[in-house]
Parts: sequence; C-alpha cells; structure tokens
Amino acid sequence: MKATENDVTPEEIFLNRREILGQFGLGLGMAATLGPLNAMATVAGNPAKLNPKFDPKDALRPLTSMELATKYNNFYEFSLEKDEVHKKVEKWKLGKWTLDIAGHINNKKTWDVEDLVKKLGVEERIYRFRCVEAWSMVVPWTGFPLQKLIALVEPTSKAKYIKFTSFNDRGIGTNMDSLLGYPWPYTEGLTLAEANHPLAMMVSGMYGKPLPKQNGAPLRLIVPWKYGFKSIKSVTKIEFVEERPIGLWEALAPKEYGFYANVNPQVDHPRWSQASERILDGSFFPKKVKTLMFNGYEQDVAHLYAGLDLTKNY
Ligand SMILES: Nc1nc2c(c(=O)[nH]1)N[C@H]1C(S)=C(S)[C@@H](COP(=O)(O)O)O[C@H]1N2
Ligand SMILES: [Mo]
Repeated sequence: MKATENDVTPEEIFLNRREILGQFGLGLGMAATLGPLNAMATVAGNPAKLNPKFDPKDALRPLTSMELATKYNNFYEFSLEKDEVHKKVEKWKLGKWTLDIAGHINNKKTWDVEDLVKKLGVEERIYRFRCVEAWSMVVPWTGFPLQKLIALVEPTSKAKYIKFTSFNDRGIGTNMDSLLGYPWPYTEGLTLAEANHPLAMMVSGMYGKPLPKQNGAPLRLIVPWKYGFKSIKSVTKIEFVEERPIGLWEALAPKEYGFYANVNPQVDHPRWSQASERILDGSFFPKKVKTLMFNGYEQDVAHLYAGLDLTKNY
C-alpha cells in the first residue's frame, strides 16, 4: 500500500518523516505506509528470504481501530477496569508538562515536553503491541526514537541504564490511593543499549493525533519487543543511572514481571501461557494467534540478548 496525499491528516503536516517500521521491523525496508485505518499494513521486501523459518503471514495483522485502542486501556493510576480509564481521565486538565532529564549526562535540563517534541521532531510507526495479559493490538504511533533524546543529552560513561518515572500526583491519578502497597509512582527501566535501539521510541501521538490522556499523554515510552507494562505512560522524569532500576511491577511481583520482559512465547507467565495471544478486534472472541519471539522483532533485537538463555524468564 502506498501513502497518498489523501492519507495525510492535518496533524501530520508537521511530521518531518513518515515511516512505518512496525510490522516486520527494521530489516525489511521502509516501503510500508499507513493506509486506511482498518486495512492490512503491508511491507515491501521478502521476510521469508531473510528468515526461512519466519512465516510473514504470522506478522501481518490488521491495524486496531482507534476506538478500541483508546477505550481499552491499562492505566492503574486511574482504574483497574480497562473500559473505565478513558472516562476517569476526563477531569485531568493536561496543561504544560515538564520532563526532567537527569543523572549521568552532560546536558541536564527540565524540558517543556512540547519544546522537546518540537526539537526532536516526530515520525510515524506501526507497531504490534503485546500485553503480558496475552492480548495484542497494532497501533500507529507518532513520536521520536529514544536514541535521538540520548544523543541530545550526552550520557557519560557512568550511565548504564535509564529509569523512567510517571507522575506521582493523586490529583491526577485518582485511583492511586486505593491501590495500597503499590510503590507509586509507576517506574520502568531499560539498559542503555536497549534504549538506544532504533525501534524504542518516545510517543506523543497515535493515529495521527495528539496522544490521548488514557494512552499516556503527553509523552510515553513504546518498546515494541517487550510486554506492554514496560511502555510507561505520562513520563515526568528520565534518569541515566548506574544501577539497574526496579520498576513498579518488578517490585510488586518479580517472578511474574521481570526486568527484561521481552515478549517470549517459550516462557509462560507463572499463571498463564504466553504461547499465544488474542488480537483484539472489539468482538467477543478475538482471533487467537501464535505469539512471535520478541513480538516479531527478533531479527532486529535478538543481538541485544546474545548472552541470555531465552528459554528462561528474566
Ligand atoms: N504509568 C503507567 N504506565 C503504564 C501502565 C500503567 O498502569 N501506568 N500500564 C502498562 C500496561 S500493563 C500496558 S499493557 C500499557 C497499555 O497501554 P495502552 O492503554 O495505551 O494500550 O501501558 C503500560 N504503561
Ligand atoms: Mo499490560
């Protein structure tokens, strides 16, 4: 499918680059483009040639509707009910939002998120998005590669990991106090090498529009080869640290939610299988499909984990 002028919405006029790396990842060329929202996302190139064991049909999936992706959310600061989150965020007045970038870097600064997004520019990418709860979507995100931010702030040799922190404001997250024992705020972490991978991005929009509050406005992380809980929403602080950060979910249940949390069909969650997933389509029984290693981005990211035994959980 080729993008035509008709596909371009007003929000995209300021996009300086429009490329879709999602469905098959980086190795397969840049020809894929966003078509009508319910169309199959297609790519150029021949994945089977690059990886004989890989059936391209397994990775080719329809785009999730915007309606579904913005009304079925995990955002515990607001609600545990996925279909309640979009209602519970209504009272949140999203004004000026600052992002503190700190730690072992040369260019520490508290940014106005709008200025940062303007400075680094945005591009669009369609990625599969797979929750640890065994459901998935396919979402067109807009944002900038995290590696651009890393280059901007210039980490020193002491920086080994990046720690991300969400807001810690009960006036915003009206459900935070009801979750006793949760070590708020929501935090997550990546190794510097993971964060520097070109697929990792900071997202400020979806479906060509500004990011809705329920999806983590104004700026969130998206790491498409990892379970969704790694993709922290509404980030207020990014710290370059020496020690491996322990995220909220790892702190709560380390045997269930590890640090790496790479999508891996061979390693079951202690309470359910990860071998397959339901691709959400709004129906009562969405189609069940095999889960792909690294969520289908194996060729792009496997080298990051060269020393790890992928039959084990991390
Ligand atoms: N701050 C924060 N970030 C979060 C969560 C959360 O509860 N709070 N949930 C995570 C989980 S489990 C998933 S699956 C995704 C859901 O993102 P979506 O609602 O945009 O699909 O966000 C992740 N990021
Ligand atoms: Mo999730």
